[in-house]
Amino acid sequence: MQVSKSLKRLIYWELGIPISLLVIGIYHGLIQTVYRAGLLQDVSFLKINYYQGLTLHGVINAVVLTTFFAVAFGHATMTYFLKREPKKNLSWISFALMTTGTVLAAWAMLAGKASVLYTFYPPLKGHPLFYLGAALLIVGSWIPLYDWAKMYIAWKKENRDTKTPLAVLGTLINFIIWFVCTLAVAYEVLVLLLPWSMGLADVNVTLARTLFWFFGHALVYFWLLPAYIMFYVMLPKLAGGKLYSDLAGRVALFLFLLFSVPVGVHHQFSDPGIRQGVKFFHGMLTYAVAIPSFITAFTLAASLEYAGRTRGSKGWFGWMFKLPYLDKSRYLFAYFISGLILFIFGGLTGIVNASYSLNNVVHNTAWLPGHFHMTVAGPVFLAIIGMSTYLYSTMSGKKVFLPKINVIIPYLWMIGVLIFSTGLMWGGLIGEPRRTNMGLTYLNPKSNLYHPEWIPTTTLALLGGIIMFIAGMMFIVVFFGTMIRKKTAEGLLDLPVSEAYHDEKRIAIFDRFKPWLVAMAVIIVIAYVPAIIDANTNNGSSAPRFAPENPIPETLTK
Ligand code: HAS
Repeated sequence: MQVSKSLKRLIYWELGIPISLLVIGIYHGLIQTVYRAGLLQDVSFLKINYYQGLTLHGVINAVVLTTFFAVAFGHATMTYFLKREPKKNLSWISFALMTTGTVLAAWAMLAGKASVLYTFYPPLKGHPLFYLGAALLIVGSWIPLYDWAKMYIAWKKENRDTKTPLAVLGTLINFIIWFVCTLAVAYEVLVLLLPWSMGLADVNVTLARTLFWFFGHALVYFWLLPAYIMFYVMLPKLAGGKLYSDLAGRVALFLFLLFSVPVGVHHQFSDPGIRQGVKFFHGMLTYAVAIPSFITAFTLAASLEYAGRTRGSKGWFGWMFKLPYLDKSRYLFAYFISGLILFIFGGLTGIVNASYSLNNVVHNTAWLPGHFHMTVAGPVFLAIIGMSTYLYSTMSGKKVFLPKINVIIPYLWMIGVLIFSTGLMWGGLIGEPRRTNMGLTYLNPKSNLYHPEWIPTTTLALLGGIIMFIAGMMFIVVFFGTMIRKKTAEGLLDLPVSEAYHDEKRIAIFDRFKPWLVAMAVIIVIAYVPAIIDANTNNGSSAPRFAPENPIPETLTK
């Protein structure tokens, strides 16, 4: 479909800015593995401190890239399926706010004034402009929801009995989850963190953490849902088959609406300020939020099996060998399948985290980054970079630069992540901590904290990190190489759309938002009122102090 120049330009900027920053983000990922393997035994490298680099890595890759991409992809899907464009002025205002927010936060991080990690909750304290930047990025990303909702209502009036396109449903659900969960972090930033960072007030650490995690776990589904939209809507077609069940996709999306938010306390199982019953309830709801992913796993596997059988496969598993893994013209398939393979392990490790007693073993160990690199750096990252190349190349009418390299990038990345995460998880199981400059202590033979049993685990993570870095840089070359090519075709917004194998007839409840929104609100109130009461009562002021260079509390080292 032909779209306006303004929309094209907007989408190019929304992809181009975070992908340029990604060079810094990926570089700091590599440097992390070098510190942790003990090859760097210093507080900083090239004048960037360990925690400063880790903050840049997390904020750029997990917050800036994902938010800009979700907005850009939302514009593309809403325009394509509703056949109308978002309002020009609103979209550019949203872009300007997000970009200003990113510049402010980037300045604070690069100046070394906000080494507060991507979770930015206290007691780590950042410069007020970092928090203001985060708030602007969030507020900017709210604006499109308002506009898309109006586009959807207008479309619905003309198409009362037509099922809402799956991609539209997914985009709206995703941004509703985003709007609800960011209310808590906006409150945390504006009411608790900003006055505290300006020296005007004290802060309740437990409350700030609880508000952050109200946002923080829903955030991971905000990252995931654009990828799920691609898997349901595009993957079966790319594989040469059909989506096994359209209704399964709708059920999964609405379940995310119900359960994405009221699970945040599973990040606080070890917080003493929150009572057991609240933790149990959030733990149970965490199992519930895994259900839509199980539905997705079976639906996609059935869709891929159908594609393989259509291409002549035999036997139970023959379909796996008949898929277009290395087809340059359908390179998105390679990005999606690599992400899905990683997500099998990312999902299973998530279930381990959710299990209260097992969580005691893995919490705050290297296991955790092992888990989340197979989720956010798995299906999410691969879908983002594959779709960014795809959107740019089709909308600009430019051929992809180095197409053979482009199709192997996701496999190389997948191998890198598998090795990297294995190293981290193995290390985590034998006590290796996360977020620690181990080159200074545990991996430094001169330190009395030296732990040689973590040499193989950190070396494995280093090897995986190097492979990921190479794949990441190959993507940067392909993306910007495509940008500087000459246009060879008419630039169109054209998304691959799968037919459904079971195209179930419209069921009203799966085409209406109101009942689900009410249910969502009720579950959130039940899950979070007691948690907030607990956090208000127990402010965590008696927790021991740590210094950045030492993983042992100050009281024990004096
Ligand atoms: Fe998680 C911590 C539990 C999913 C990200 N998670 C994190 C953190 C991040 C993160 C970033 O309960 C760290 C936060 C921090 O900095 O402290 N997580 C879960 C559970 C799920 C889950 C139960 N996480 C995600 C996703 C993420 C993500 C998705 C990012 C996008 N996570 C936790 C818990 C913690 C946690 C605790 C806190 C731990 C602690 O102590 O701090 C579930 O949603 C997972 C369900 C997924 C599945 C997998 C389905 C598989 C599919 C692939 C099918 C493959 C096919 C291909 C079809 C059940 C869909 C077949 C074809 C072939 C050819 C083979």
